[in-house]
Amino acid sequence: MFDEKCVCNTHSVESHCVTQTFPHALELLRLGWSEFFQSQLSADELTDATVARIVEPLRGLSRVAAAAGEMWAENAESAGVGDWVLGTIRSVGGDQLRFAVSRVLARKTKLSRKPPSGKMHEQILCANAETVFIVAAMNQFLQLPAIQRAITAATMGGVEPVLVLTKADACEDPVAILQQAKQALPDIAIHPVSIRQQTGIEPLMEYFGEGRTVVLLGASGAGKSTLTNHLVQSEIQLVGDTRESDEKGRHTTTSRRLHFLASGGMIVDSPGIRELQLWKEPERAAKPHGKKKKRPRHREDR
Ligand SMILES: Nc1nc2c(ncn2[C@@H]2O[C@H](COP(=O)(O)OP(=O)(O)OP(=O)(O)O)[C@@H](O)[C@H]2O)c(=O)[nH]1
Ligand SMILES: [Mg+2]
Repeated sequence: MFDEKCVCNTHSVESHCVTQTFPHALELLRLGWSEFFQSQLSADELTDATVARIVEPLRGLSRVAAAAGEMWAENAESAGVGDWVLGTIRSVGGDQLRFAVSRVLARKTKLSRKPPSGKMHEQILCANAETVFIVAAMNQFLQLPAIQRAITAATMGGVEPVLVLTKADACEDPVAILQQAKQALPDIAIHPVSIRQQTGIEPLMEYFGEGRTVVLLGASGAGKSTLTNHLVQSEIQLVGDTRESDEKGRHTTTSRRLHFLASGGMIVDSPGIRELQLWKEPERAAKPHGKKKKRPRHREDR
C-alpha cells in the first residue's frame, strides 16, 4: 500500500524527497523521476507541469513515457534517450495524445561520445542512467582498450560501469577470459553470462531497482538485444545472427530504446558501436609547476 508520507519507501535515498503533491508521483517514480529533476521546476511548473521521459528519440517525432502512458512527442530533437522533458499534452484525435516538449531538464548522468561523422556536437548515448553494462562476447577477443574507453566515458558522466561478458557457452575457456578481464579491470564488477544456457543472469538483477536505468553499450553482435529480450521477458527487440567467418554482428539494432522490466527498472538497448570516441579527454593530473620537461623528438615529429 502507498505510504502517505513517503512515496518511495523502496527507492533510492534521492527520490525519497519527491513530494506527493506532484501529480502522478508514483507513476513517475517508476520512470526514474526524482528530487533532482523536481527541484528544476518553478512553483508554477510544479503544479501545472507535465513531464515525460524520452523512451526512443527518432528523427521527427520521438516516443516519450509520461504518467498518462506512452505517446509521440514533438520538438524533442535536442533530447536523448532517458532525458526528462517538460511540456504539454494535447489530444490529436480519438484517444491519441501528443506531447509538445518545451525544455529538456538538466541531466543527472550522461553517457556520451564524439559522433563518428566528425560533427562537432556531443552525442548523447543515454541520459540519466545509473549503470552501463559494457557488453562484450566471450567468444571474441576482448577489446580491452575499447572497454577502458567506455569505462572512462561512463565514469566521467557519473554512470557506474559494469562489464557483462556474454556467450559464456560459446567460449572454450570462460574461466580464463574472466580471469584476464578481472586482472585488467580490477575496479569494476564483471559478470559472465549465457542467455543460451540461462546462467549468470541473477546477479544482473541487482542493478534494476524500481526507477533505475541500465544502458547497454557494446559491439554489434555482442548479444545486447538478446539480453534485453531476456530481461524484459519479451521478444521486443530484433536479434540478428553474427557472421560465420568472424562472429561480427550485422548492426541489427538501429535506434536507442528504453524498455521496462516487469520486476521494476529499465533497460536501454543500443545499436552496436565499434569504438567510443570520448567527447572530452579526461583531465590529467596537474603537472608540477616549473621547468617544462623537454619532449624527446621522434622521427615522426619532423
Ligand atoms: N551462443 C550464444 N549466442 C548468443 C547469446 N546471446 C546472444 N547470442 C547470439 O548472438 C547473436 C547476436 O545477438 P544480438 O542480441 O542481436 O546482438 P546485438 O549486440 O544486439 O547486435 P546489434 O543489434 O547488431 O548491435 C545472435 O545470433 C544471438 O542468438 C548467448 O548467450 N550464447
Ligand atoms: Mg541489437
